[in-house]
Amino acid sequence: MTAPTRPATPDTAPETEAATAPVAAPADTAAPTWPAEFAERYRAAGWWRGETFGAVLRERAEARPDRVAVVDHAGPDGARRAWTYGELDLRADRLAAGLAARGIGRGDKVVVQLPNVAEFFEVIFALFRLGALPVFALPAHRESEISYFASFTEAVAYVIPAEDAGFDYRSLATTVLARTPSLRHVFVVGADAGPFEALSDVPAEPVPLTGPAPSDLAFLQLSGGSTGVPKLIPRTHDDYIYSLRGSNEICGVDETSVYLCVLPAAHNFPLSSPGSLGALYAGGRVVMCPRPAPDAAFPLIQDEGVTITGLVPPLALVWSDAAAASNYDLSSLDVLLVGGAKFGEEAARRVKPALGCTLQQVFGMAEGLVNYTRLDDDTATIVTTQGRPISPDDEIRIVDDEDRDVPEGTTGHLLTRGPYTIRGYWNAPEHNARSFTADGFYRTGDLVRVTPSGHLVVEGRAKDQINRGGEKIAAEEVENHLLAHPSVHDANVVAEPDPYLGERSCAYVIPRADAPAIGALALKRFVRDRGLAAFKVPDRIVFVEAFPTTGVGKVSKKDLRARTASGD
Ligand code: OOB
Repeated sequence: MTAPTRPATPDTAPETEAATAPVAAPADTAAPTWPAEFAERYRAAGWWRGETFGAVLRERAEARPDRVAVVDHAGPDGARRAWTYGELDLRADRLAAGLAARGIGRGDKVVVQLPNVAEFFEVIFALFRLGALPVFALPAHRESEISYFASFTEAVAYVIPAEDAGFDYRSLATTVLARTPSLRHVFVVGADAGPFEALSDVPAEPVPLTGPAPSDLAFLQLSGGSTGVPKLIPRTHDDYIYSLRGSNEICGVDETSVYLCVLPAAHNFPLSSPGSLGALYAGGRVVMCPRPAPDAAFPLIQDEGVTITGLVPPLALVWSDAAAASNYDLSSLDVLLVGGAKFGEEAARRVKPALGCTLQQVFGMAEGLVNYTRLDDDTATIVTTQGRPISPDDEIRIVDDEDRDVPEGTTGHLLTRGPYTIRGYWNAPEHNARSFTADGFYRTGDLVRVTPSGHLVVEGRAKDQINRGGEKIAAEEVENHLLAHPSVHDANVVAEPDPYLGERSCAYVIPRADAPAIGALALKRFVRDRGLAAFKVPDRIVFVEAFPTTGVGKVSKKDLRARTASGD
């Protein structure tokens, strides 16, 4: 891994203390990487081909400059914009030059929090070319999450929309900027940048750049997490591009494909499974969908000839229902990927009759491993399993609580290691000691069994996480926010069944006897006001006098979960 070096500050940079006396960015050597013998094996097998994102875009642009790469409807008054490969390539070069002129370079971290607009690609490809690392945030993240990402990574810049879905990101940026000493720039996509710089003012004449090496980090992705603070996932050009190539082959993505990006673009699923980057890698087209509702997506499918998209299970259900009553022509859609959370068999069976396309279940994780059902799998396999790994070099172990392999077909903890699964989180040695085995297997926290055909069936979860329709909530993170209230003595957050989302969150709270009582609504508002993403605010809060305990006196979340299921 290349140690980051900050380029000399050019004359145009603002005269701030940070610009003239830069603090060394945290060492990326803190990102554990593959041992040499594994890296050699993955290269020899042809998985890692020495490509970088910047170079891939250049190649596609040189080969077919006039092919459309990205479409959105984020022009003035919602006008359609279609950027060709040539244009995206030039935009990335020009933005990279402007960012370089502002002192942003190799190894620098840039928090990117954008909705589904074409600039998302302009920004990330500019950063890829510089060897600067996007830190992918979701549009739902607020002050608590963004401040943490920015300060933990010592980010130098933050890219936001002016507004989206009724939320003003400029005011969020003002707070984050005040709390984050390393942050020197906020760039705003959209008409009114407020006190910050408009992204459209940044581009400059392209300059020659020494791009990153294929084995360098490309970006930091967010983990769903099960701990108090989210962990960051360091992905390299080599490993991520392999996952795209593998995914494209399995999902039939080629230059004729049109991928509709429905879920938030930065999430690993719509980004790479096979996602928008898979479509761009293949020379296909990406259409950005601003909202996941059928009334936004169906006209785009019809008008843009969308062939493939990816959804979380609750959306797949909504789309299946809406398709019956819809007059839009959805016949171009060949493949619908569904994943992020368990897709029930009955719901899975509805997809083909309702939407007229092939369902592919996908069970993946931002840490790496992605499993797909195959396009030619029989119906029973497609609707009852979560697929099998991309790579022949994905190693799967199913173990018991003591890391012993369980008998074939038995449910156990899924451990995995392979050419696109990280060997450790970024800058987190303590987490890493717990989340990885000594020989480099990632402990996914998922409870899985393997069918005789090698397909995985997700049976449950051992990690302390709520999967709210694909959105992951680390129980501990929310518990910490609840505990910050003076009237809360103790708090435990668990999943409870929800007919639409699969799971939603329920907080059990013991109030403090010597403090004024607080109601559930006020406590929810308190958590939200602490700047937590809305999807993490507990759906239900139940006040209790004590928690059930296990034999050794620990709080039994299992018993709490059982209580929610019984409607308590
Ligand atoms: C995807 O990535 P993350 O990082 O948000 O979440 C990973 C976790 C998995 O460990 C598992 O607990 C759960 O999400 N999950 C599923 C699932 N797909 C993901 N659980 C049951 N069934 C499924 N099909 O969620 C993600 C990344 C790439 C592709 C697809 C999903």
